[in-house]
Amino acid sequence: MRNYYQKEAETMPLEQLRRLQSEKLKAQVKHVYENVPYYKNLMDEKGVKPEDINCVEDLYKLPFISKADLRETYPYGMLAVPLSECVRIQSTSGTTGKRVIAYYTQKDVDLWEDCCARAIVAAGGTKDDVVHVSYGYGLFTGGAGLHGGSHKLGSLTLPMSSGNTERQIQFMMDLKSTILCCTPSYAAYLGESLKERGYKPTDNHLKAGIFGAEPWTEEMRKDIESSLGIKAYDIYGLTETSGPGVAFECEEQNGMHVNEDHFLAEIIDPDTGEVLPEGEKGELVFTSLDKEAFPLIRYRTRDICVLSRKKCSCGRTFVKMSKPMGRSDDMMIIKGVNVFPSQIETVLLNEGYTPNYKIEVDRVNNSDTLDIYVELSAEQFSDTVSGFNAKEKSLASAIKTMLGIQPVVHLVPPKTIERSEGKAVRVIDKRKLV
Ligand code: DLL
Repeated sequence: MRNYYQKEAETMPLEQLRRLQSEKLKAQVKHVYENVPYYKNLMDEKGVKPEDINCVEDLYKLPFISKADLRETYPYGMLAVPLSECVRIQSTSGTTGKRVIAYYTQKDVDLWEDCCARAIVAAGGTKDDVVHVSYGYGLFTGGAGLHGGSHKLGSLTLPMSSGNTERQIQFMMDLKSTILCCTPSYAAYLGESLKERGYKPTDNHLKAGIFGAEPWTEEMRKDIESSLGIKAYDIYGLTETSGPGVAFECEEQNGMHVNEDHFLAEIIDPDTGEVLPEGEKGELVFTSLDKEAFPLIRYRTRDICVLSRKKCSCGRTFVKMSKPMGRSDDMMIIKGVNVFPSQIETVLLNEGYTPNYKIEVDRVNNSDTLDIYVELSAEQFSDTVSGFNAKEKSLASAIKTMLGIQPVVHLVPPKTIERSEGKAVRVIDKRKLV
């Protein structure tokens, strides 16, 4: 028997879904035009009125917004309801500038938690599960989102938050956690920590994990699945759209269904803004259809991915987004070549190395340098010096084949690369570029 949290919505025939989206879009555009002067100005500048938007096909007429707009209107400029109607805020980590604040009415929180409950059910969750939430709690949306989704489902929710790995493992074992929710880098670390303590993958009670908030590769998925003895599912979202749960993976594990009854997804050419046809790679853009307090119209996420409407065996009709291939602003240009950290991770894991690595980019004598520090496992560390040199060379050549540029690889002893409890920071760019 197939399981859905909200079957009617999740399996809605496309035509019916389009009608629903069109109705909601009309109302959402009217809502922002009437209640957010910033949106009204943008629409007026583009010469578009709410009456011009009658169905999803009219979406292209609307202006885009980006993080810069949200920063400009910080803190209350995008609020579309009286502040007294809001019951919550969440916020981005602010690592790339001023924080973005998202507001929620009670209905907004409810819909967000429903989206997360759909993700948990798609990963095989039921009310009988013990959902171990190791995403950070607080302003970050990871903890609050999965926690709320788990409650909605009626599962036993462990509000672990991030960090304190010793306690995570103790609770996981004693309370027999069955579903783990955290960043993929922390899941890999938990797998490694369990092994160090002498546990086999079959010793824990976990059956599934719901991992997201940062890019991770298929190789990383295999690594986590084998170290924890689970199925690892991807989940995507961003603070601006409410948080995790905008899209989630089902049993096919090959892309994430976008909750299209609540969000419209488009792919655009990041340079021209032109809408691209299904199947083409570009920047993901979201329009919220139900959000009351902090609605988003054509929000440019900077995440690069592909959308697909290929029929899914799980029965869900929602479009699938591929794993983001990195953010357009995460992309490094090294010696003129576009490099995504995920390309390097793919090679490392394919070549049998650990997912613990650091990428350092610098500019020496006007030329870019790329150094990759890769941690060895305890078994790999027992080699001879000449053995290490040969391995460094062979790994550097595999990475060169992938990227087209020559890195310097440094194999480093076990436990020398700092582990992350939340989103991993893997790139250090020391270049001072003007
Ligand atoms: O990371 C929300 C979240 C929490 C998603 C827990 C999934 C699980 P922000 O901190 O605002 O929100 O960061 C959003 O993180 O634009 C992507 O670049 C990246 N990201 C999120 N999920 C994934 C994923 C949360 N599954 C930014 N794969 C987004 C790759 C992801 N990148």
